[in-house]
Formats: sequence, C-alpha cells, structure tokens
Amino acid sequence: MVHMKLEPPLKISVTNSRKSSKTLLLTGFEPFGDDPGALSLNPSTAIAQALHGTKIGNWRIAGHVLPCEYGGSVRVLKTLMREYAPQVILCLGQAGGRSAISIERIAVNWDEAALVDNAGILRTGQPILKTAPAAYFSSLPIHAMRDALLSKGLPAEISSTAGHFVCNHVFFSLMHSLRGRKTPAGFVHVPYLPEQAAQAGSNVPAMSLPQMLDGIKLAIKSI
Ligand code: PCA
Repeated sequence: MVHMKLEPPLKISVTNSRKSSKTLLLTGFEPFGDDPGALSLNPSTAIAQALHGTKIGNWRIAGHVLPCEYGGSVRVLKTLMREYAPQVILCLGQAGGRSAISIERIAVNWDEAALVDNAGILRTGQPILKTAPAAYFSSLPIHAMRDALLSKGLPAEISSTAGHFVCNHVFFSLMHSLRGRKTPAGFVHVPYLPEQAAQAGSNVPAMSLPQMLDGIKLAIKSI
C-alpha cells in the first residue's frame, strides 16, 4: 500500500544528519586580558553566538566560543570538530588596535606573549609542537574573502601575523590537525568594538558589531 511505502526506511540519528549537512564551524574567543580596552568583552564571542544556527550562503553555521587558554582552546575546538564533522572551519578572535577585519594568511609554530592566558599560563617563547613544521598557510580563499568585504566598503586586509598568543596557537593547532585533509580552515581577527576602543585610548580604531557581522557573513559567503 502507498502509505506503507512512504514510511521512512531508516532512523537517522541527530549526529548523522548533522554530519551529512554542510556545516561551517565558526568559533569566537571568550574575553581575555586586563588592559583598559578588554572591558570583559570580545566581539568574536558576540559574532559566534549571533550567527549560531543561521544559514549563510550554503553553510549551516555552528557557532561556539573557545576558552582563551592555550590548552583548553584546542581541546574544545577538537571536541567541536568531532561533534560537527564540519566541511569548513573558521576561527575568529579579537585584535585590539587593528582597524580592519584581518584575514590571516599564516599560522606559526610559536607561543610568545607578554600576557597570561585565562588559565594563568605565561609562554615567553616556545614551539607549539616540537615535531611540527614552522608554519601553515590558511586554506581559505583569503583574497576572495578580503575582496568581498572591500567591494561592500568594509575595511578588510590580509594579515601575515596572527600574533603569538592564543589565537595563533589555535590557528596553528587547527591547521596541524587538518594536515593532509581537504577541509578548508583559517582564522580572522576583528578590531575592538567602539566601547572597547573608547576605553583603550584616543585614536584607537574600532568597528561596530553590525559591521563585523556583515563582514563575517560576506567572508563566509565567498568560501
Ligand atoms: N584574541 C587573542 C586571543 C583571544 C582573542 O580573541 C589573540 O589574538 O591571540
């Protein structure tokens, strides 16, 4: 009978259906540091949370926030990668003092920062992974991403350093874990929000959250 043929032949688990859709894992970072601009804010948190569950172009966005800790950030990222089996991974972070959305070109195998991470760890110069290469390039279409933003009048640039703190650490660990695989992945830094820049001093550049959201959406559409 017809109605019997329409019965679903298989039960698809939530995990399997998640894995079969085109998922872009988008991460932000929790607030960090105690400089005046920190203000217990991090725009990348707000972006990941605002875009979680939305669809951008062909991508279903899984947005999550990573702890700003050398070890913890990578542990959480790897758990998310196992959970979602994403087709693309884009990690975001805040770079106070930059005036444009910075699409990072390269992650380097080095931790060195003057400030402690949120677990109190200070790293003053050491390889991230002793046996790994010195650096990895982003595997995202960084020029297309930058051009998509510039064509809509949004400040954007390609950056050749993601620093040597937790953002670069996560970016490097991400690219190392994907070596030999075809999953496109990379990192984008966003400027301070206006309220952070105002606290950080005069002439510190800022970008509004709606502009950042527009920029990240445009960047994702061009992947
Ligand atoms: N920015 C820091 C770490 C977390 C974040 O959002 C960085 O650039 O390393």
